[in-house]
Amino acid sequence: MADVRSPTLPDAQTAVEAPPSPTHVTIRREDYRPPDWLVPEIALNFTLGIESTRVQSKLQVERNPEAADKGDVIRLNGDGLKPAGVWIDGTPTDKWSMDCGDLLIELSGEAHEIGIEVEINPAANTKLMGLYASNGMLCTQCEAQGFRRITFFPDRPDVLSKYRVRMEGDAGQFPILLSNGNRIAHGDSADGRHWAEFEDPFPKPSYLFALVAGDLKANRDTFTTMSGRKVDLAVWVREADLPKTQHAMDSLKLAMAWDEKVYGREYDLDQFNIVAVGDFNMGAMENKSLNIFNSAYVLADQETATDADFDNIARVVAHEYFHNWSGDRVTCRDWFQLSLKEGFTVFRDQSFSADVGSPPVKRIEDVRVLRAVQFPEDQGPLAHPVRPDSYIEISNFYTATVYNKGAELIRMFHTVLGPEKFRAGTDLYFDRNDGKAATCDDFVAALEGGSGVDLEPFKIWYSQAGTPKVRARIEHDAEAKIATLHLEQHVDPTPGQPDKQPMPIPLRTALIGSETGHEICPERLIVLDQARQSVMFENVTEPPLLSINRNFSAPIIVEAERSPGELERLAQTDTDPFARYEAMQELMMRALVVGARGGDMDREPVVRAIGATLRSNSLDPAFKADAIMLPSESLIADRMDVVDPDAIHAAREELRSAIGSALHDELIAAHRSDSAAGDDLSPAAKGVRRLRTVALGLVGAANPSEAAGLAKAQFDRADNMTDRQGALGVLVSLDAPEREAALEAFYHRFHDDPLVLDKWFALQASAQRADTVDQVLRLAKHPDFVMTNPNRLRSVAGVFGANHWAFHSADGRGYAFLADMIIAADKLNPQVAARMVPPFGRWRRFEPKRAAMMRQQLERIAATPGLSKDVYEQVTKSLA
Ligand code: 0A1
Ligand code: ZN
Repeated sequence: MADVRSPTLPDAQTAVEAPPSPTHVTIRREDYRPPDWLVPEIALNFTLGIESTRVQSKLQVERNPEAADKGDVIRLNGDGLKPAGVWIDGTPTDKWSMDCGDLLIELSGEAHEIGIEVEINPAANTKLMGLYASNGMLCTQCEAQGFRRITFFPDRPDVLSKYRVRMEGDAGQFPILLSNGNRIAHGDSADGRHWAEFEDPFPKPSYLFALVAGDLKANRDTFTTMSGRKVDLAVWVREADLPKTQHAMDSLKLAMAWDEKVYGREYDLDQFNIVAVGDFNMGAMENKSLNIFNSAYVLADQETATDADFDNIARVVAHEYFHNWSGDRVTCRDWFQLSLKEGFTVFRDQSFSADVGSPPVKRIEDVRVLRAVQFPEDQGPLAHPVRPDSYIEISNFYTATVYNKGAELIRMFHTVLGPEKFRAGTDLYFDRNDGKAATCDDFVAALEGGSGVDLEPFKIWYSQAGTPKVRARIEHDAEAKIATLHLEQHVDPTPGQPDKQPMPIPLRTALIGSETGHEICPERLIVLDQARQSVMFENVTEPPLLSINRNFSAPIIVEAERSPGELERLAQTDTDPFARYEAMQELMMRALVVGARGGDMDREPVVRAIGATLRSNSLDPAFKADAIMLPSESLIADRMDVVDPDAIHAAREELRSAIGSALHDELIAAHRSDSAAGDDLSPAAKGVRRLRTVALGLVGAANPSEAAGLAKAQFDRADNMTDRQGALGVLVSLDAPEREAALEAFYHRFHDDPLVLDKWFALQASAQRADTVDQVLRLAKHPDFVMTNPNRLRSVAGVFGANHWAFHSADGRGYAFLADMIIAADKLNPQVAARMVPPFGRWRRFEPKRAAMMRQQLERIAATPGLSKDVYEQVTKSLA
């Protein structure tokens, strides 16, 4: 695959794709119609080559009795394909035509065999959708609509087929041949070639098809399922990477056991394969029995992977494995139902990670991601419901709303039903829909059927976009010992939804005594389902502190009337760890918002609360690290009416520096506690490492030269990547000689390891410095920068777009840089390019100068000739 070394000007030779069709059509959920034809069976025959692969297909097609249209044409989707031959029932035919890339074949009668031959060029496939080449191997990505780049087919998730796949290729170049299901035959053919044949007994939609051919080695193991069946497991990588596969394998086995225990779900085939590839658009893909992974979510060892990397590997391995039931056995009827599989599967992987780690810390992290990515989505021009109503390009809807808010929705069902009834519901869901393509309504119906609880009111969470805001105020009648909680909810308009309805909001709520610090009214579940509602608590013997939305029971914004003093008290006494974290965050946020508006920040309560947290003997280090971390600049921006990034940055730095100097000794003590061996991956050891670096960062805000020395020492001493990357992360934002030395040492040591080199790029792109724009411009010209590799592109452009202060640099050069990157990347890989647009989306909220510059860049992108529909959709919606 071609390398593109200039960020702005891709080599014209690499832009191989035909121009997009001029009309970027909007697809609507209400237009869903059952397919006209079904394809119960398909046989595929691949003659493999990096630059030329021949694909012969035989489709057994039959009319769908449920179809409305009984016309005499079958439409088979195609994208960039030309048929080399078409057959009907074994006879060549010319009764076909092309329409917008699709193949239309005249077909009467009830059932036929269609034969098609095409030739494709995997090496020229820079979109990484369909069959493509990566590091000399061939692999596929078919979700959502990549299969139509391999062969003509009704490429929609409600057409389920049994697949039989034969592939043949050079035995030296492709010693390993893999596809879904069981290998039923294999052998050698002439001229050093060999072949293999696979059969997948489970009917599946085309998006779950997978093929891999390459020089791979496996880490093998077995798992015995709850009914005693032995499953062969393999993690396939390049030979040199084998030593980095054990964590993925261990995670897989844990996930398999967890799904049996918690959901009663057993694996259903004799083999389960994971393959790591270096070029991949997303995290990983749940193809039936042949999961294909971005190597970032497979490869790890102490030297090269951080604790966060290890956790992410466990999470993604589990996620893809869980899809075997929530996605593969029960799939989606259409792409509007994407959250059916994704929201549910994210909820499942979150629960798994909580169970194998620390539940409160995991909950805090999940909420942090939701707030950092989904809340802005919900409040900006790209807001859409968990179950969207329309799209131009479905790839743009693999969003935090569909995934993470979707998971919060499932979590609310779990909260309202309780674990037993929820499980009865999911049992019924799997039972009823096994082998079918289902809808979000089918999911809710099964939960209702299994639990006997009416969930109809909750369905609005699927259809209404926007993050609800809940105002809460507590009133105490000391004499009557009664407290009244007054609640009010409101959802701001979102594109296409000007008027909002009240939503059912489950609020775990307790009252804490402000004098004793005890839980004076134990937690209860309040479901707020009116615009306004009041709830009474009895026997309230002392002035109460409101502990609300405990464990983040609903994905909302709470605006509670609580004084800094009350928040400080809650931060020390609340019996719910998440609520304690929240109280700290809210306390800091209040001060920061005042500071960003140019007011005098009340630092004292913040400093006292952080000091008490650091000194606490009962809190674990991971929790401390989360609790003392200041809200990010983008989160502060979300609270401002008019965003001034410089003012936000200055306020945050001022508060960090105040904390760093007032709590110097406590922070140094937290930094120095070194009871975590580099190979110890227990939650406790991870927490110690986390706190070490977070504390160091705060020291650096007050005393840069002291912190630079300590960071360099941590860097030099590190026997693990967490400490090393943490130290470098502190150094990159400082002006100290140690900075250059450490960056250079890091590069020198790891430049041959692509995943670690990504970290080197990302650290610099995330630096909090006045010259970060110059740095990223240089990075984009670095010989190791390649735009064709999504991980590398994201490590510079993606990370930079999330660097609030640098991206919004007042001279507008950050905007110009990211726009250049989007325009250049779009020519190669529209999907990845489109995912870099959202930082521009909220331009209207910025001060006028920046707003104008952001808008100008969006307009410049929109005016680029030959824009993909992926980027077109994101940019035009951002401008609308
Ligand atoms: N279903 C996958 C995500 C995924 C979606 C699209 C892709 O195409 C490039 C790749 C992966 C998951 O949820 O893990
Ligand atoms: Zn998924």
